[in-house]
Amino acid sequence: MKLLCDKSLHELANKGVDVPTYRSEHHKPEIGIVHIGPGAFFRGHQAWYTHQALQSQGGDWSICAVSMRSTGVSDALTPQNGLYSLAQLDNKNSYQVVGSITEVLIATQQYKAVIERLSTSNTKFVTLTITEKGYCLNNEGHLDLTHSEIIQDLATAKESNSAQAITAVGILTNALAIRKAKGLAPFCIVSCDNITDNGKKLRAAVIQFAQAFDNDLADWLSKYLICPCTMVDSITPATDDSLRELIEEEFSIKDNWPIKRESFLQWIIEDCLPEDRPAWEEAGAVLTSDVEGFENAKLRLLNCPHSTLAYIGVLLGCETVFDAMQKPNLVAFIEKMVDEEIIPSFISPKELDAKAYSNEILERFRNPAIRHLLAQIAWDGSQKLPMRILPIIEQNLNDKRSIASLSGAIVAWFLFLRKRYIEKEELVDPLSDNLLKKVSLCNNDIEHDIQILCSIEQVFKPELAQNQHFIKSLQNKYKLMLPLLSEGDSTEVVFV
Ligand code: CS2
Repeated sequence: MKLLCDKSLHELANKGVDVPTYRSEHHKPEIGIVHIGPGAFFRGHQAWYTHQALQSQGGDWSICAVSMRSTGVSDALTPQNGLYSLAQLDNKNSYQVVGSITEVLIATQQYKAVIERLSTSNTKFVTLTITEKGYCLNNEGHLDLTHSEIIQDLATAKESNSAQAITAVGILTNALAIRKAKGLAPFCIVSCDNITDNGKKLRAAVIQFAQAFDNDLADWLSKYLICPCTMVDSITPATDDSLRELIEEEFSIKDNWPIKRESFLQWIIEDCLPEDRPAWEEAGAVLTSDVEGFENAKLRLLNCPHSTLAYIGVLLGCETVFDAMQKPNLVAFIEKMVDEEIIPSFISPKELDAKAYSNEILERFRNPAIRHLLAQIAWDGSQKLPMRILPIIEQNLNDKRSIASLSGAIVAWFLFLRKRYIEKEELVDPLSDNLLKKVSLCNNDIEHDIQILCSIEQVFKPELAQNQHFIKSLQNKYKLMLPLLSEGDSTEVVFV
């Protein structure tokens, strides 16, 4: 079967497939955007918005996608000239070929090419989806200067700014130093990860990194670097072979790495973007000054329940979000947590009815066409919980509001860690060694085990870890939920 590439676009168009009209075998728009972390979410979201903007308004906004280490995306997409197919799976499925990516590089192997791409005048934007851990922040949200990779990058940066950096913050700062030396303005950096105040935190991290070896650079960045905050949303499970087969059936063409997602899509961007930019708004992106309200709503009403469903669902033996949503007592637990503890904890943007928004999210979780593995959502709990759950607990403790259900979510994560340890299954988390060492000490004594949980200092700030009300609430839930570890779904009263 033929492989998807520029040569096949004409044939696909003749078959009525929705293909890019702004590129061909002989012509492609200039690269104006570099994206770091070209995973499935990026390809279903920002790359799609840019594709739509190129389809409707054109411009030199094609994307150079940069993988930090893995060769997977480059191996898959380079033979396809960066093209890939997108399946929107919902009540009615739809398919299209996305063409906004025209180059794929690997930072560890093609470092010089990456830095050159980042320091050309054509490159005006850098977008990122590098997951929470990729920012190397501490649990205060500042650049973690004790992080081994940041220490290494600072050491090489002090030697010379062309020395190879291994972190995104290091690579960006080195490229910005070269732009300054060349008399070029900084590129605008758009963080697209599920982190509160993502743009602000990234901007501060880059300036803090620069301060460590070049104060002039840090001053220049403080004056000119723009990093809008964003809220990004679309449920995009990992690609599997059934999707590859589906695309071959649909297009009669082979795609090494197609993408699938739900039809729901949202991109809220702080309205401080440079004028000269892709027409993302034409594709539905929203520019606003109140990103924080939307961020809070999404992280608290989608990502918090998602993580909770993931940990309790895995303990109940469920595989996907859809499966977990078939458990009435688990759904009741989520709805109670939303109504009593989450919605009262933040101020919704005036345009958003929090309860209606939450109901819509639970409906999206019930989409049978989206096989979203709970195990994938369960990754990196030590990085996700401080963004999705702990801020709500801190707020509710402050406001003397219930934290009972949210404590249940934290306990479920702890039991999930214990299950991974007991069953010797891989724990995907940057702190996995430390976490497994902690849970190896558990002995089912409530007070003893909860003490171990609260001693995970990279996750729990000291003031929270010592909060007696929080500890008591965790102990109550642990007592109720501990049977899940040995009996899985056979028990009744576990979570409510
Ligand atoms: C999920 C998110 O894997 C996870 O942690 O909660 O990827 C979620 O699907 C997206 O944020 C939805 O926009």
